[in-house]
Amino acid sequence: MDPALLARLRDAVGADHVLTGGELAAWEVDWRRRWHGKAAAVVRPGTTDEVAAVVRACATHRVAIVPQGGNTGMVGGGVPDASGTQVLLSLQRMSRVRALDVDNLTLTAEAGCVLQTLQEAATAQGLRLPLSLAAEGSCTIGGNLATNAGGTEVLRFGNARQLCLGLEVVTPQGEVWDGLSGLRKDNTGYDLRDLFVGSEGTLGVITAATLALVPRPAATLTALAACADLDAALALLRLARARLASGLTGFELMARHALELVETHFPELPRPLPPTPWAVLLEFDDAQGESTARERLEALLAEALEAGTIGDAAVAGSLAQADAMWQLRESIPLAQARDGLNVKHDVALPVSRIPAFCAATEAALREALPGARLVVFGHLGDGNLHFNLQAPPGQEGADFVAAREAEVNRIVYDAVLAHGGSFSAEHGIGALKVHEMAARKPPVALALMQRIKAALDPLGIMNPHRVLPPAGG
Ligand code: FAD
Ligand code: 2HG
Ligand code: ZN
Repeated sequence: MDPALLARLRDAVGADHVLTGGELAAWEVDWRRRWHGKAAAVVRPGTTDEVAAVVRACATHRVAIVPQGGNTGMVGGGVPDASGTQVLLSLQRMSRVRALDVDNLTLTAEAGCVLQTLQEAATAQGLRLPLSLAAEGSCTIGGNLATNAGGTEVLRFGNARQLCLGLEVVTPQGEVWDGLSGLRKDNTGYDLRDLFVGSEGTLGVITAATLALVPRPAATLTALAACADLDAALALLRLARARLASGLTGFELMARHALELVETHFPELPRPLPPTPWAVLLEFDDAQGESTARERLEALLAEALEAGTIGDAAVAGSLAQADAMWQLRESIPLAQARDGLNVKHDVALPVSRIPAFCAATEAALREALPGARLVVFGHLGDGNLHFNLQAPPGQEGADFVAAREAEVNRIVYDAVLAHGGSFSAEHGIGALKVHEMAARKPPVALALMQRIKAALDPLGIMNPHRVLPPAGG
């Protein structure tokens, strides 16, 4: 790195927070261990002004910046490329809760706050931050907003975008935009906030956010149900919506083979239901209290059993049992990681088309890749499936991905588009899906995005080659 830039970075954040040697793998390798980059330096600012100074220094020297929060992203957008020229900007030291306004139902926090810390801050005031994902113990709110994360409560509360009322952003020129309003209504021109949410570090650095909170329910109950097929799972969803209304906050789907993978890698976890082709995990919030909630949930499941929609069901009788049910669901990505590198698909579909999509895609994949293991699960309630593939038994995951990923993607994404879906639901584009953007995003949409990028970041220093293919390329 240019010594003049190094000196400016040290000046901006303190020499202790500019790392150039030693073990940087925690920042340079992604969670899946799929991307192995090399940073010119890891820079760890502690304040918004320090972030701005770092960005100005990098802009002067035309050096690219890769923002990073908890490094739990699934699409390789938060680690540097292999050139050794990019500055990795870690937000992890920016971890202060700035304000919690109980009457306004808002929380203002710095980008590096770990999601779980913010959930706990809301809980301590009798409120809830309704954004929930298995990585919540290490992902940051800045990363959640930069990827417009989804998770397990989207069917009721929306994704991170819906919870974001305001942002503070450092622009690619190193200016600070203070948009931290806690307003539910503000129609003063273009919505800058919505431009930065989901931009994956390509338009600026999110340094703080104001988030919407909701009251805590009097009771939350969890249940597992067994379905013979996906039509039955959809019938259960219809019934749950009708009987539980807005109390239905989670409706997660797990195929038998996904749970078998969990059993292989986490044999110690309890199995509340016998094996079933599809298991559904329901979460129900009720304002009335535990006993009414239990009655309503049990009545729903009895009705579904009676109608033959489900074959079996279990309602968690304690917090520990509810946690055990969630652990099964949340261990699927971890079991996949333990099993070896795999091909991931994070796709959105109209809920009504999911059975047809799954039948067609599974048949095409089984024909093209005999022996490959499908791992299907996801957020059925909002139409988001993880339609993943593990290498056939005995084949190295990395070899499988290198040899077959392009073919698998073509089959899956062709089917997704044919069924009215999207090739990215909640994980974003990052490095993984840039070529899908080039190939599959409508040209006008792509051109508009490229013009926005060029207008906001004319030097192209913010997370280059992520999200968008080069204009005209
Ligand atoms: P990082 O991985 O550090 O970064 C992600 C992207 O955001 C990168 O492009 C990075 O450059 C950019 N970025 C990060 N911080 C900033 C910032 N402050 N300003 C600008 N850009 C920034 N995701 C879901 O949506 N739903 C799930 O259910 C879900 N479950 C998961 C389960 C597991 C076990 C794991 C490991 C991941 C899961 N994820 C899920 C993916 C991941 O946790 C989310 O994408 C999360 O929002 C990323 O946050 P992070 O702080 O780790 O971001
Ligand atoms: C989940 O829903 C995450 O558990 C991860 O979005 C999905 O590992 C995956 O493919
Ligand atoms: Zn998910």
